[in-house]
Amino acid sequence: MHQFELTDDQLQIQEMAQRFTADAITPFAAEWDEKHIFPRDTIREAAELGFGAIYVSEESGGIGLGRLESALIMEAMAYGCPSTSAFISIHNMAAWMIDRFGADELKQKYLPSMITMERMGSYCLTEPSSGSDAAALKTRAVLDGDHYVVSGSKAFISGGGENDIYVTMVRTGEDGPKGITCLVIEKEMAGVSFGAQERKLGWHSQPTAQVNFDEVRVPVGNRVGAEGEGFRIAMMGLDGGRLNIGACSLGGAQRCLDEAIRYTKERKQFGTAIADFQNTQFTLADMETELQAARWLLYVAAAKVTANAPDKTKFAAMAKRLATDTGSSVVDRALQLHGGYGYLQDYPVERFWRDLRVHSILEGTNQVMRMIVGRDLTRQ
Ligand code: FAD
Ligand code: 2MC
Repeated sequence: MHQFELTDDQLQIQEMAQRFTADAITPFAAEWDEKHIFPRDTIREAAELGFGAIYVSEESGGIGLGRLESALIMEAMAYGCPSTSAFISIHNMAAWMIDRFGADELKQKYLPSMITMERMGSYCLTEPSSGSDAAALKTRAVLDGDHYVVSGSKAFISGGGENDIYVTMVRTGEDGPKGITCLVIEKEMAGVSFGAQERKLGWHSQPTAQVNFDEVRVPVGNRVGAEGEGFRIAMMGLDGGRLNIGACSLGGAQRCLDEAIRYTKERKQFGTAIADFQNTQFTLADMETELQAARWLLYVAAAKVTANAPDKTKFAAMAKRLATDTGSSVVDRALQLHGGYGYLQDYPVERFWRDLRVHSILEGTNQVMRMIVGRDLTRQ
């Protein structure tokens, strides 16, 4: 039995993240959503707890935890605000790529200010004409002396326009995945510009914008890993990112399940609490069962990514697919149990319904997740 329990250390980390969420996120999240406020100060407070560099090594100044601990933190923060939690996850992914694959000088240049989130990081893979087919990206980087000259555009970039650091996949060689390289590009470099802020269904507490590069001169020293390694680095970043996005869905869905239990016990119809109807109890039972199943698959997948297990990518894809689909389905049922009130902004469920919807799309659509799993199953 013991192997399926969280350790004391993990429980402590979870509790710390839950406390931070209750104090600093939950009371404010509805206002961030309604007024489209990007809570920069709260995000920096999260970084004071180490949450800006959860799996950046201790040697580099991070807190050097595993992916299960990261999932616990993301899940806890998403209980208050999935959008803010996911924003912090993307920063973690960018910081980890620099720590894991960057040269010492590059780490020293960027990691100290990323760990405190004084400088926040974006991850730039998607382009206007390449989303799921990420290896078809066109942003070009041409070597000119000790600089790359970068031209092209990245679409849908979380943190676009606000963040300082853009970990960007560019083409330095042939077509396809082997011609892709990863570069760190700064907001202040000449030739970097941004599109208008996207107007979104959810994720209102964080900015999203196109990032444009017009002959941006990037020092060769800003390359992460070797030329041609960028796609593999990007995909390895996403193995962890996908777990975190799944965890954000779990945390948001747990909040809505708790809200639904509270509401159905209070709301009376036909002379009795609606929690007494068998339909309500069966619905709540299914929500709990499906959420637990998705959570434990995600925890197993996280342990596999930490251990660098051979099947980690397949497990991360399965866990992301199941956690995000289940999360949205649980939130939808929570909304239904609130009746008309669930549709109103007076109750939190509609915000979670909107915020979780995009988790089935980004960091690889759930169709791409099935593609990863299906290919793996039929490879031999
Ligand atoms: P497409 O690839 O055009 O897909 C459209 C539809 O076709 C989908 O349903 C898809 O599943 C389906 N489809 C495509 N190919 C196949 C196939 N082979 N088999 C079956 N179905 C298929 N990207 C970043 O790089 N960095 C970010 O920070 C970032 N943040 C984002 C934030 C938001 C709010 C959003 C909405 C997106 C963000 N993205 C980011 C982009 C996101 O990763 C892409 O939207 C996603 O990967 C899908 O790409 P696409 O939108 O081009 O859709
Ligand atoms: N780890 C290590 N290497 C990997 C890997 C992983 N997880 N995934 C792929 N690779 C390697 C793979 O082994 C291969 O190398 P080699 O030929 O040496 O064996 C190489 O990368 C190319 O892989 P594929 O042949 O599988 O590449 P393909 O072009 O068929 O596409 C696919 C793979 C569809 C899985 C990938 O394009 C993908 O994940 N698409 C979705 C894009 C996506 O997730 N975007 C998210 C953007 S970020 C975001 O949304 C945010 C909110 C931040």
